[in-house]
Amino acid sequence: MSDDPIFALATPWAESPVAVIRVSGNACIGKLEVLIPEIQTFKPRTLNLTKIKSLEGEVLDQSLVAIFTAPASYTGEDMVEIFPHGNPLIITKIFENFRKIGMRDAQPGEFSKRAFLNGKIDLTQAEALSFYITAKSEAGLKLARQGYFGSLSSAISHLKDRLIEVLAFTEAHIDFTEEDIGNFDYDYVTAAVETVKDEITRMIKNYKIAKIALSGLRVCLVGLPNAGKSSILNLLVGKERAIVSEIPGTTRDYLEDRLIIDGFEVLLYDMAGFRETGDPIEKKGLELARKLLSECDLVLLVHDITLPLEASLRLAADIKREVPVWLILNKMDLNPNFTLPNNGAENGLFEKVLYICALEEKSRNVLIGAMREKLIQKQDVDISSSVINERQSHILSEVIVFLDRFIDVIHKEPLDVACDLLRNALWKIDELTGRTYPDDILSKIFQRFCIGK
Ligand SMILES: Nc1nc2c(ncn2[C@@H]2O[C@H](COP(=O)(O)OP(=O)(O)OP(=O)(O)O)[C@@H](O)[C@H]2O)c(=O)[nH]1
Ligand SMILES: [Mg+2]
Repeated sequence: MSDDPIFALATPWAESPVAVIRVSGNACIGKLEVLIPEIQTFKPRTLNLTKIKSLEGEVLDQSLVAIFTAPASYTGEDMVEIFPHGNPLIITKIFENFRKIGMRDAQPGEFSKRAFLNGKIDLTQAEALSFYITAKSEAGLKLARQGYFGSLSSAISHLKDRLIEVLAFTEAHIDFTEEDIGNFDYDYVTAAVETVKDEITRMIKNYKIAKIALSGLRVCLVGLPNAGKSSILNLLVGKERAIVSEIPGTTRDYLEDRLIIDGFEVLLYDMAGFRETGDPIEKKGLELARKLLSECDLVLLVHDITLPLEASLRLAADIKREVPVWLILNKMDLNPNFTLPNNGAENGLFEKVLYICALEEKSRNVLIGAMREKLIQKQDVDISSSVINERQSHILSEVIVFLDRFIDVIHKEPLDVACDLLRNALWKIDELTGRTYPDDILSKIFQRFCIGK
């Protein structure tokens, strides 16, 4: 049953002055009457101070309770919100009694899933909601808020309208004779589809930036053994986080720590130095390092300037090119006059070259200053109505494929072939908002939510 009464704690399981319990489902208000005797007398959407009892009649708590009647609630079903005192023992007791009267614990994301199924929010809003709670920067919060309050949905619906116009216009000409079709306005049709394509491209392009705003900037420290990666991690986080030693191969597992720069979260990963190794543990560490590298947003390639640059350059060439790489020339204290012939940028491998000494506090400012610059650039880009996750980005790139094919065939093939491509594009767009959706996708999306959402 998809509307059976469910319940969950919407606040963390911890001692607090007040907690919030959510209940949703068919006839849940009536069901609760045995535990909250006065509940049927409450006016919807008002707060009522009342007693919560056990089935045996013992008073478990006195708290505020609000009822919402379908469809005017978050899930679109009958709902009850209870604000008990936030002692986990009280909540546990209340929940025991909820189970006894035939209600069950909600699964992660189940409230939002019901809101979606009842047409209260679309999929892009549901997805934005989970970021709204977890966004790691002001920019991310703003983006998630816009998404949740429907700005991506309305941008999408605007694009859809444009494509529907083109489809209607083109369909209207399908049955025309050769002569009439001479009047078919190819320019209008192509230009309209191009505009939609440009807008979608922008939405996808900004995804990379949106991702940083929502999830933080992930930075990998990479280099040969002993280059000073762990020393840099320690310098950045301002504590002895990683073991540093003059023995190459000190770090084998990877370490993660974080710092906040201008409200943006920066996640730092220190990892094993790259080298050929027979040590199975180090090998495993390098495997993990490669995986992290493929997922990060920025690579700091640390080079010990007392050693030849070639080996580090080979490593740089080896790293996936989509990720910007900064060359960090470390141990400058050992040769303060060291410079790269052409500042190292001429080969196009590096976005930036920085000269530092990981043992000196002032190098911290050099590194943080450079990252701050990068983050500020990101903040300036308009990411409103950007897509916010891989699913959305992937769907939109599929839409673009259909639109490209449309532009390609419109002059060459009968109009109904072009119309089919447009219909496919529209169908894909509906997957974004969830108007068309495969069931397995739905459960995947909502499973990522935490319980109570
Ligand atoms: N003189 C000098 N020594 C440094 C500097 N940075 C790091 N070192 C030293 O270099 C050695 C290696 O430093 P680590 O930070 O452990 O190097 P790593 O890249 O993490 O090494 P692995 O974990 O083995 O891959 C240590 O003895 C550090 O004290 C620096 O800027 N100047
Ligand atoms: Mg190390």
